[in-house]
Amino acid sequence: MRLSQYFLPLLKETPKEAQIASHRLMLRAGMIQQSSAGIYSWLPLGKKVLDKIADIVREEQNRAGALEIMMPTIQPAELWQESGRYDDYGAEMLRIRDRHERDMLYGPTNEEQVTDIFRAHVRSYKALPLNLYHIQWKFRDEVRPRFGIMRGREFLMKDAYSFDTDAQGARAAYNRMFVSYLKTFARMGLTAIPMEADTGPIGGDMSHEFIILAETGESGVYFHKDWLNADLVTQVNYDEDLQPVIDRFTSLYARADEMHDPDQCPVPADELMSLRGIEVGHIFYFGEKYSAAMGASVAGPDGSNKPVHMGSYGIGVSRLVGGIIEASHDEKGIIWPRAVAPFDVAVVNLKVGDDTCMTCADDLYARLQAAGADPIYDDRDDRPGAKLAAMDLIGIPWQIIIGPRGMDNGVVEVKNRRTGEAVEVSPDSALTMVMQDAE
Ligand code: 5CA
Repeated sequence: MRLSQYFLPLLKETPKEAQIASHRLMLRAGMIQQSSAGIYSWLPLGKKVLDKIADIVREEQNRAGALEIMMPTIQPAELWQESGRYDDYGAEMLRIRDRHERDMLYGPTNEEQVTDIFRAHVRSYKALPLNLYHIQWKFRDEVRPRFGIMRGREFLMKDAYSFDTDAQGARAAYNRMFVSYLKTFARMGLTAIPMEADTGPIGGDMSHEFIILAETGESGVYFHKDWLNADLVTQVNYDEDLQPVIDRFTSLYARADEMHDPDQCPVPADELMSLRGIEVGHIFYFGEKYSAAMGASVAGPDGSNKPVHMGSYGIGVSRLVGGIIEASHDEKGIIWPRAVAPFDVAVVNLKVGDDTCMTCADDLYARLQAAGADPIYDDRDDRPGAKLAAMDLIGIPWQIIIGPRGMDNGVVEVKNRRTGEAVEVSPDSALTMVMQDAE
């Protein structure tokens, strides 16, 4: 992408309304624009990161055996009256009346909708296990939307729903999602800590929140320090019995501040950590809560009908954009982990009028594209300092900087955004360095 043809409305001033780094940086980097409280437009750079995150989530859901569907944002009130949640959900639910005076709502979550799909089609245990998910916009009329897209009113969520014949099957489905969440967050360069949690308005008797660590996080968490230094999941595959794996993880202990009891804590004091974090995922097992109320039953091998056991599994896809920034930034701007970076590499031509610089930059840009990278090319005529600051702000993992002084010696500068290390090398070596990191 040539920057001269892109839409990247960077802000020079630090926006006053933004209290935390990710919100400030997303506004300054031209990723989002507020429409009304807790509701945002996603501009090209922001949309690209959002899609990359959604793609990783989608791939890992598919690997874990979940099937993608798409349910509507607007749901009929009847479904929620059937489950009994229409009144319970309260003021957080945006209620809408259509032209025929029918009560509708903008979905805050989809347990009822998916149960309705299930009961219309599935009659036998033979169709199970089944796990259906979608990636869709939700609306919750939060009392205090804040921190930009982190606590929005409209937000993008991946929500999966599992259906099993019994509690044991449901536990296996829960375990698969548990493991897939750890894999998903690890791919984004995040350490996610699964913490025993309250079930809240979703209901049920087993639940874990997945917390990524950040000072500005809204959740306090106590946990065993091994969560920080171990690559705990990449080796786990779905064919093995996951229960021992889950038991090993959960023995590492993680509790919310409110649920931590120092007298009961199994972790020795010198191995216990207490930090703040952001909830990026939440999984629930709630058994027959919705299936019994809404008549979602299947016939078992003996012919008798029983309500299915369900769980639901959420990931805050839009919240993750902010969460990753909270976990990975410095005073100059965002530092994207490669897997979610909007572009792999920035080609920065410091002197646009200079023929040698121009030829070298054009050539590198073309070769990076041909090699399968996704470069952003700053071909604008601007001050070198402003150009470099812009690339630092938007957090591209590598910068290849081309200037007249280097060109006299046949070299360009390759800078790593995370480490700040810069080396002068030939254009060929620059290409190799950047492409090797992609592998
Ligand atoms: N139906 C269940 C799981 S599918 C559910 O709705 N769970 S939830 O309420 O915990 O939400 C799932 C995830 O959505 C949360 O872990 C969080 O990452 C994200 N989320 C929830 N509320 C907001 C919000 N107001 N703004 C941004 N993300 C949110």
